[in-house]
Amino acid sequence: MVGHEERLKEKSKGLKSKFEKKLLFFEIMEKWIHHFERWIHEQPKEQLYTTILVVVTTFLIVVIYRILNRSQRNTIVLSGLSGGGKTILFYQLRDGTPHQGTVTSMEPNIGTFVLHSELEKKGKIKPIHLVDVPGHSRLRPMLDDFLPKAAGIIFVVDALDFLPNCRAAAEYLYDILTKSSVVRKKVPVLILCNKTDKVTAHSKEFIRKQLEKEIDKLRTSRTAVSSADVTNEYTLGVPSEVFTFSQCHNKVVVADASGLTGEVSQVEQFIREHVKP
Ligand SMILES: Nc1nc2c(ncn2[C@@H]2O[C@H](COP(=O)(O)OP(=O)(O)OP(=O)(O)O)[C@@H](O)[C@H]2O)c(=O)[nH]1
Ligand SMILES: [Mg+2]
Repeated sequence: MVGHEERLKEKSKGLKSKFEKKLLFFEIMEKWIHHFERWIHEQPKEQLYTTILVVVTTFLIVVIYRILNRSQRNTIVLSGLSGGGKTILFYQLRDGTPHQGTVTSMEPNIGTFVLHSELEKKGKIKPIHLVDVPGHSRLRPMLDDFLPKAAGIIFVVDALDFLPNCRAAAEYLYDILTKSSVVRKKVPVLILCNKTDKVTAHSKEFIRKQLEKEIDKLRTSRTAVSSADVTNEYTLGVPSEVFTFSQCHNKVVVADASGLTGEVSQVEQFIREHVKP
């Protein structure tokens, strides 16, 4: 009983000090507001109006610039491991043919064009800016030059030779999904399961589930490492739950395609969803 009374006293003490702290805070705020009001009254009227005009104009310029910049973004980035079929997809989207016989790219392919399938369409169609970033690990840092401008990212996965490369693909995808340029701007990501012209290609559902599993494992190991490494700003998913792409802040969808045979309608749909015609 005595213990209970003491606890109540402690509690009321706590409340009192909290209330006093709030009161002090409001008093300080009031003083500052008062100082500010006095300072404003002391300023010459013209100077005050000029300052307000400059602040409002700057604010409007920033807002308009941001809106225009967002609506004009038309860069789509093709990424993924080497051999996934990015370059063939690039040509297929641009020319409607895969230009057989591509080799491992050492340079990004960059082009601004109207999708080949839209060439016949009447009216004005907005060209897309497509960037194919080589999958070679030494060339991947190039991605950072293009991601801040990206309206969408297409992560190409080899659905044929998927299992041996699952871990590496998940690592690369994890890196993309935790990049600040992707997280902050909520850049949509399309996981494109390519080479579905072959009957032995894995289904997009299978690939999605395997990637989620791998990322879930990676998340645990990377979080342990990143507590010492300050550069890793973002973590993926909900901490206590098994990872799924639906937990990402940005939209992550899965589709399939065959760059070789020209079955790219789902890719084009994704592009047009994020780069309005
Ligand atoms: N069966 C089949 N093979 C494909 C398809 N797309 C690409 N390939 C083959 O996969 C290989 C690699 O294609 P690329 O387009 O060069 O791959 P990449 O992703 O650009 O590779 P890097 O430039 O090294 O990053 C080539 O031999 C293509 O013929 C497809 O849709 N189906
Ligand atoms: Mg290539």
